[in-house]
Amino acid sequence: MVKAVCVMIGDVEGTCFFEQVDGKGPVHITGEVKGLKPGLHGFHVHEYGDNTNGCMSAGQHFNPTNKDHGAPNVENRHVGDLGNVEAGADGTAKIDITDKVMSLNGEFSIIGRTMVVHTNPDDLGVGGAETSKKDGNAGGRLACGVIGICKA
Ligand SMILES: [Cu+2]
Ligand SMILES: [Zn+2]
Repeated sequence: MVKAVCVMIGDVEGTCFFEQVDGKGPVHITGEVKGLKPGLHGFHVHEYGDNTNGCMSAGQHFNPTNKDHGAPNVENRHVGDLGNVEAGADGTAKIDITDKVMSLNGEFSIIGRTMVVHTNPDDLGVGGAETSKKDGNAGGRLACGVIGICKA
């Protein structure tokens, strides 16, 4: 079992926990983000664990396979693509995602990279905007944090 955690700070706040039972198995992500506008917000792992210039220095979506941006359940997606989290009327988004592409070890490991929650919905690559295939046109970066190993 490998476990990791991420505390996201910025204009909103959130925490998420990552668990991978088997080295090659799915990663289960749980947690919540508070203070959001109700609705969908893009949610991705970005390439660098560099927050020296806030969320902007985290780079683009983690994309070691050189694919287009896409929905988490399609083949042509970035490893870092997790789609959206959805905030309710109280501004809280509960996170409960199981992902079979990213990992907590090996070449697709997200450890040491940055989790970002965005201002706008991720269009999952199909919105037809200029940036849809690059980042889902999800707009600004509301909060972010570096994903770190925690006690298993
Ligand atoms: Cu993002
Ligand atoms: Zn992406």
